[in-house]
Amino acid sequence: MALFRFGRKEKDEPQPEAVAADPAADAPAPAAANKPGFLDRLRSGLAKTAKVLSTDVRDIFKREGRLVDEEFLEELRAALVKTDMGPAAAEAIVADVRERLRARVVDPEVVLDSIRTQLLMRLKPAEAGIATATAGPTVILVTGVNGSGKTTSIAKLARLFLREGKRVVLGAGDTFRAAAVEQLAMWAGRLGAEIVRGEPGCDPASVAHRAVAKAVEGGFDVCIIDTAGRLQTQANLMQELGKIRRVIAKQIPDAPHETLLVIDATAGQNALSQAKGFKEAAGCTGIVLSKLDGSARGGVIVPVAEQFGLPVKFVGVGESADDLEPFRPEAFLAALLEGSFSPAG
Ligand SMILES: Nc1nc2c(ncn2[C@@H]2O[C@H](COP(=O)(O)OP(=O)(O)O)[C@@H](O)[C@H]2O)c(=O)[nH]1
Ligand SMILES: [Mg+2]
Repeated sequence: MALFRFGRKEKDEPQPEAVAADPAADAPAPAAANKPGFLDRLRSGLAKTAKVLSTDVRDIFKREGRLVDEEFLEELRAALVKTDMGPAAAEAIVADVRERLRARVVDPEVVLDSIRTQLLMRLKPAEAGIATATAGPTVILVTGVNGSGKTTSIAKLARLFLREGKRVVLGAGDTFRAAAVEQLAMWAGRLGAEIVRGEPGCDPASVAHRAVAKAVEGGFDVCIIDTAGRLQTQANLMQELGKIRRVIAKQIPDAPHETLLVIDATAGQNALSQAKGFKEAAGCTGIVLSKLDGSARGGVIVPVAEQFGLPVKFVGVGESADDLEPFRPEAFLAALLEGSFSPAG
């Protein structure tokens, strides 16, 4: 297997494939020329968490500068905990500020620097490219609880690969609901990806099998397989994921190259039990943290990444196909800590 990183160049320029035949197709996409750049999308996606983190932390200072005493440290801890970054990270930041700055009058930027340094240390190990096949198609299995954003994230992932000039086939492995197949088919049509679908209610492993077969025979670069939502506590459904993985591995020995777990950033502490359960029972290899734009608790990325050693591969910051970013801790923290930010348009 190899690691693949999506190009780091800005992708602001109008994208030919973004100009769909039906102009309303990619709603709510604005005119391509007005599309915000990568950091802007990340910033506006993280605005709610950023508000808690940098605005609330700045608010603790009231005036210019403030004495770092225990009362201050308590207020700081409370602001940090509100982002769901977890007690360990919050405590480490408070301890760092206490050790270095106690009894001094400091301004907000010094404390924000400590937050940035501490969080970067914790998030850096969670950065990883996506594992790809060295030869033949890369197979990505996408899992998670109901409504976490699996199907939408698959569309976004497909767009990233298509932009890299790769050929993509999707497997509609959520055979549980007919609407789920239609949703994926609609995305495939919009994006220009192929799709393999089965009869409603059929065995998802058979759809996965056919999708991988099509990828191999058709010389596709990437095969992304959708699955029905399930809870980490539903043993039979978790075993079903095991079966899908085995069927895929019979066709391509080191596949699936990634089994991604899509976690909704608004899930709060439940995100932690999902990460644990899916890693153990479904062999998940990485996380897509979706819906960061709807959450003030994007800090949950810290304990999720730290406690389970699961790299965060992508973050979802909106409902359109462009709203997925490879996770880069530096950019993520810049978007979080840059201070008051009003997303433009
Ligand atoms: N705001 C926002 N909404 C999202 C994001 N990802 C998915 N959604 C929405 O969440 C809902 C459920 O998504 P879906 O992909 O169908 O979830 P699935 O059941 O896991 O396949 C849909 O309305 C999506 O548009 C995201 O990053 N941000
Ligand atoms: Mg779905």
